[in-house]
Amino acid sequence: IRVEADLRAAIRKAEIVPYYQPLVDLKTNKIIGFEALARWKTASGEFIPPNEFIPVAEEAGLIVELTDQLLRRACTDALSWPSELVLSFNLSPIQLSDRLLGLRILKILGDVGLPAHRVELEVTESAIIQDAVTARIVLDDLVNAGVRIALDDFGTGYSSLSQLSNYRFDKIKIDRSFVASFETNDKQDKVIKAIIALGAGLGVTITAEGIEEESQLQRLQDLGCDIGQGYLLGRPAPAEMLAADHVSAR
Ligand code: G
Ligand code: G
Ligand code: MN
Ligand code: NA
Repeated sequence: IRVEADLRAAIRKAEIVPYYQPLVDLKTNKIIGFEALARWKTASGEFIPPNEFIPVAEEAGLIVELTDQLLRRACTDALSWPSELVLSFNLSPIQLSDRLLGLRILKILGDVGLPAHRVELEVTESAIIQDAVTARIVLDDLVNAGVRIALDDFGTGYSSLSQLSNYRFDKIKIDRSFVASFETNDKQDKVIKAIIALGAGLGVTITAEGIEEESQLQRLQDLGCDIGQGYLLGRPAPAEMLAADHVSAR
């Protein structure tokens, strides 16, 4: 069990760093960017996953500091990538109830010198429902500056469809639970097909997450899914590992 003190020390020592997982254009097979995924590597070499430390950071009031550090690091890394590649960064529900979040993020982009259009922020449906008024203020600040917004884990929340008509998302990320079961479940296949059609109708880019099998990739390509992500296309890797091969995908 991690205590606040461990986390505080980890932040001070910058032991929590972004890993990067490729986002691949399923029509061209080219990498179009990377999703930053936080990883805490302790001094003993143990990895603690974000699902464990993000909630602790939120409760301990350390999430602002941690996010600022991670985003600054990720933006700095992204500056060394080819300029067409985007950085996708996750925000948790609690963060969207902080009305200064948008301005703080824009300040970091400005400090680092990463253009806003190269940044995409992933938010979930529950994040928006929790405090809709504040979430809109934050998202508007960001969108007006040119940052793009992706609706993450789509299909697992409560009111996906109403969120889609309330906000203009640039991207929808189909939760990996759909991709995991769609070959063996004909209804899931139809659901994915319908989400792709919805995206086409709304002019929203569709990403499928959790692609692990060649057959899943093939089916998503046949259905016309725009972007893919998953272990088959690339696992999350530290910044140093990308340098050599991030220009061409597979
Ligand atoms: O990388 P992994 O699949 O273990 O991520 C687990 C969860 O942690 C995912 O929901 C992901 O969105 C979230 N997550 C990963 N990195 C960050 C981060 O930097 N900030 C926030 N708020 N959530 C993150
Ligand atoms: O909630 P969010 O979509 O941000 O979470 C992303 C999580 O999914 C990360 O923890 C990442 O490590 C994980 N992930 C990425 N690709 C795959 C995959 O192909 N299979 C599985 N099981 N997890 C994946
Ligand atoms: Mn995500
Ligand atoms: Na997701």
